[in-house]
Amino acid sequence: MALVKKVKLSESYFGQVVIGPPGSGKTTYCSKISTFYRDKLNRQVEVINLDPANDNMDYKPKIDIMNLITVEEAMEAYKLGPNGALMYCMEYLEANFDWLLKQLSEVKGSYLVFDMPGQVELYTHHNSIKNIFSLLGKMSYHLCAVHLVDSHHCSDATKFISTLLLSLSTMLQVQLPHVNVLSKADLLKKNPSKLDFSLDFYTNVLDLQYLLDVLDDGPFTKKFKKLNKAIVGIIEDYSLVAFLPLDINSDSSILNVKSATDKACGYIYGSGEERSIQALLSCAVGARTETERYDMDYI
Ligand SMILES: Nc1nc2c(ncn2[C@@H]2O[C@H](COP(=O)(O)OP(=O)(O)O)[C@@H](O)[C@H]2O)c(=O)[nH]1
Ligand SMILES: [Mg+2]
Repeated sequence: MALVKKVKLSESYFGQVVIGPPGSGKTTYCSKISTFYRDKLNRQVEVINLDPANDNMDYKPKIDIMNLITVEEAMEAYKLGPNGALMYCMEYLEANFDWLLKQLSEVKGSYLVFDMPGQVELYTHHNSIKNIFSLLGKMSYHLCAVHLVDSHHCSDATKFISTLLLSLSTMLQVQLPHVNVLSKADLLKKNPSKLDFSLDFYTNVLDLQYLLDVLDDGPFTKKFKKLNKAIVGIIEDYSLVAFLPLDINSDSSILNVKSATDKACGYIYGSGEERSIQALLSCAVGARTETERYDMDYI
């Protein structure tokens, strides 16, 4: 932990931690936004792969957990299954926090995009990821979580309720400023007949009673409906979950999510340069200016 003490508290770093279930589009998102930020916003960006089983990276990670440990190595060494091995890898990363910190010290000035593993229990029960980012937070890393969930869950009321519960418990566990995203929104646009309600209903998460109304009322599903009612009650009581739709192939869609993530982590345009307290206070204005400039040039 000697390195921890050496990091100057006056420096600030920004970025996002991309989480969500397997297949929700995290790696694709990291790849696309890093290219978009770099090429169209002139933002210095580095992607950091913290998924020890990432086999489809089409970006070049600046830091790669697979140089420290892979799921396969953990499975072989400790005779674990893939889930257990993944947990082990995250605990190993936590125990080797200095390794991460040393690598991060080499990408100072860049906006950081962390590509994370998909196992849901890492964000709902397990503490390693929470601990790692909480420690980074204390060291002036201003990070927000971007939680991607596949929009196909909107096509079924019970799936959507479980997605809401997952999003809520992830928000409460991870404890970072949080942006929930419905990924693959292009598929919703292409198949509007698959939805019981308009897209706004799923993104705003307001009156969830309507979801209960479309559930089956038969004698066999009575208890199931009661369970869903209780879950909906919890989600409404917290009133924390809402979503932004994202089509990864649409620039305006990426820009919309970018504005939300910049606000969530307090990012200021010109991240690589010095940051004063005054600039931090005007971060919202800075983020908007960048968006407006982009709007004029490209849309
Ligand atoms: N239609 C559509 N497919 C997407 C989108 N984003 C990701 N995908 C696809 O979803 C699949 C899983 O994506 P991946 O990034 O590997 O997910 P991860 O496991 O969360 O990292 C891939 O086949 C992607 O091409 C999107 O916005 N729209
Ligand atoms: Mg991935």
